[in-house]
Amino acid sequence: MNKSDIADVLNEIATLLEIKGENPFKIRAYQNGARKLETLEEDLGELVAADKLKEVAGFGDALVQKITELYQTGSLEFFEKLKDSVEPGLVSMLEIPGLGAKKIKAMHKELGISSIEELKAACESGAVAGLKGFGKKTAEKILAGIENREAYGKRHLWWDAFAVAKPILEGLQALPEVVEASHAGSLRRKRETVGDLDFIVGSKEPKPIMDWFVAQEGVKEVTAHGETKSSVRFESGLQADLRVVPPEQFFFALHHFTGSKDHNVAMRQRALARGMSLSEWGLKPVDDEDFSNSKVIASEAELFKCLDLEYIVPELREGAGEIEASESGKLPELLKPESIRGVFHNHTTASDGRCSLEEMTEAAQAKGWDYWGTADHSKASFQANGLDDARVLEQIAQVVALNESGRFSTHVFCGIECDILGDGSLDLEESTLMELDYVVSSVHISMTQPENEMTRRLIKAIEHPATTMLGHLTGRILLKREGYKLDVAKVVDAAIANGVILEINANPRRLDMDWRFWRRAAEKGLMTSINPDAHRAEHFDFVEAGVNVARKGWLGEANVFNALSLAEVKQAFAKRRPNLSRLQA
Ligand code: DGT
Ligand code: CA
Ligand code: CA
Ligand code: ZN
Repeated sequence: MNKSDIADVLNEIATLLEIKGENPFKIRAYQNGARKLETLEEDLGELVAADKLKEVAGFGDALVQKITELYQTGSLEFFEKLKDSVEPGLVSMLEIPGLGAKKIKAMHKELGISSIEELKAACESGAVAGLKGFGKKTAEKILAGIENREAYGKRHLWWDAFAVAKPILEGLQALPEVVEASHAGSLRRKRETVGDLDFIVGSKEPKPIMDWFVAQEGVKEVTAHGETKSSVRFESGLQADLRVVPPEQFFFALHHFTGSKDHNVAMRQRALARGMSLSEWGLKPVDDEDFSNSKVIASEAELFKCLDLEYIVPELREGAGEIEASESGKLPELLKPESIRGVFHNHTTASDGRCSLEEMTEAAQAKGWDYWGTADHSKASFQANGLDDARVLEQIAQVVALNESGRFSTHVFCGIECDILGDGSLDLEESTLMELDYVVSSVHISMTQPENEMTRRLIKAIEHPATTMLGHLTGRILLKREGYKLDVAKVVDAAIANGVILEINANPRRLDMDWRFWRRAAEKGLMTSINPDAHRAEHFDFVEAGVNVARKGWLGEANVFNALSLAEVKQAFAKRRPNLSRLQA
C-alpha cells in the first residue's frame, strides 16, 4: 500500500471509531496521522525499513505499528476486526451525502436506527426532525440524499442509455467548434448495462462545447464544468461525462476512454514491448519526456496498426483474447444488423401481444424482412392468455390463410412459445406441436428449482422432438431479477447434440443467453436465433440489441439461424416436420 491508501484506512478507522462513540482523542489521533502521512516528504518505504517512523515523522507507537503492518502486508487486522464490530447498516449510511459519523451515532443511540430503510422511515415519520440538533431541514436533506443514492447508485440498460446518448452525440457533432466527436466507454462497447455515458470530443475551443453540454435539455445537475471535463446528471440518475481534447489527441483519447480497462492494460503492455508508451495523450517512445513526438494518427485503425494489429471493433474490447486474435489475423467476421432476414418468437393479440397478426406482418414487411413468425404463449401461461391445443390449430389456419391471400410479401411462419412444465415436459400435445412450423420452448413457471433439477428439466425439453429453439435460457431480468440456476455448459451441449437452436432473447431487459457464453458455445457448434420477443410491432427494433449480444459473443452470420433465406429456413423446419406439406419447396 502507498501513503495515500494507508491514509485512507486511517481516516476510515477514525470514522468507525466515531460511530462507535470512542474517545475523541483517539479519533483525532488517527485523523492527524492520516494528514501527516499524506504530507510526508520522506519515502515511506525507507522510513519503515529503517524503523524511523517515530523519530522522523513523529507518529505514536500505535500508529507506527499500524502503518508498518499496512505498508508491509496491505492489510491490518485491527481494521478488519473494527469493521466487523460495527453494524454494516451504519457504515452504509456514510454514503448518504451530508451524513457523518456523529449524526449516524446520535440517530442510532436515540432512535435505534441501524439501516438506511429505518432511517428513511424515521425521516418520513418526523422522528429525525424531532431529534435535538437535527430539525426539519436536516431530515429533508437526508431523505433527498437517500433518494439520490438509490438513483445514482444504479446502472442503466444499454438500450435506455443509448436513447439518451444519441441526441447528445448528434448535438455535439453539429457544433461548429467540434472537429471529431464520439461516444465511448461501456456504451460504445455495447455492454448490456452501463454505469454512465462517456463522450470524447476533439476541438481547439472547448469552452462553448462545454457550455452547450451542461445546458442541455434534461440536465438536472451539473457535477463538473471545466475546460477539459464536464459531467452532468439527468433526471433518471444517469450521469454523462464529456472530455474535450486537442484534435491531434482525439483518437488516442477515444481509444483510452472506450476501454475496457482490461483491453487497455493489454494494449499498453504491447506498446511497452515495442519500446513505446501508450496513453490517452498519445503513443511515444518510452524515453521521451512528453508527447510532442507522439505518432500522428487519423483513426483508431491507425493506432492498432502502430502496434501491428488489425482493427478491433469496440464490442470486442473486453480483454477476452481479442488482441491475440487480431495479432494472428483471426478476428471473426461479425454479424451485421442487415444480415437479419426475419424474426421468430413474437406475440400477437392471440395471447398477450398488443398487435394483430396482420399488424405484425405489415410491420415485418416494412422492416424489409423476408419472414417473421408467431410464438404466442401456451395455456400454462394463463395470465398471458396462453393458447390451448384447439386455439393453436385455429391460429395455424389463420396464418396459412394469410400467406395464401398474397396480401404481404413477407412470409409468416406459425410457431408457439410453449411452456416447459416443471418436469420438463411441454405444455401442449406433441401432435399439435408437430402441426406448427416451429416451437420455442421456454420456462415461465416453477423457476426456483435447484440447479440440477432445472438443468435436467431444460435438457428434457431440448430432447422433445417438437422443440426447435430454447427461449430466454436463464429467465433473467437485467437489474431486477437473477436468472434461474442451471448448468449452462450441459444445456448448451444438449442443444448442440439435438440440433436445437438457443435464442438470443433481444429484449433489452433480457439479452439472454449472455454474450459471455457465446464464443465458446458457437465454437462447439451451437446456433442462435436473434429473437425480439416482440409484444408489439415496435419491439421488432429490439433486434439491434440482440445483434449487439451476438457481436460481443464473437458470432458471425454462419452462427445465426435468422440470417438464413426463406427457402433455407423452410428446409430446416421441414427436416423435423417432413409431413407438413406447406414447408415443402
Ligand atoms: P461503466 O461506465 O461502469 O459502464 O463502464 P466504462 O467502461 O464506461 O467505465 P468508465 O466510465 O469508468 O470509464 C470509461 C473508460 O475509461 C474505461 O472503459 C476505461 C478507461 N479508463 C482508463 N483509465 C481508467 C481508470 O483509471 N479508471 C476507470 N474506471 N476507467 C479508466
Ligand atoms: Ca461509462
Ligand atoms: Ca465515465
Ligand atoms: Zn417467454
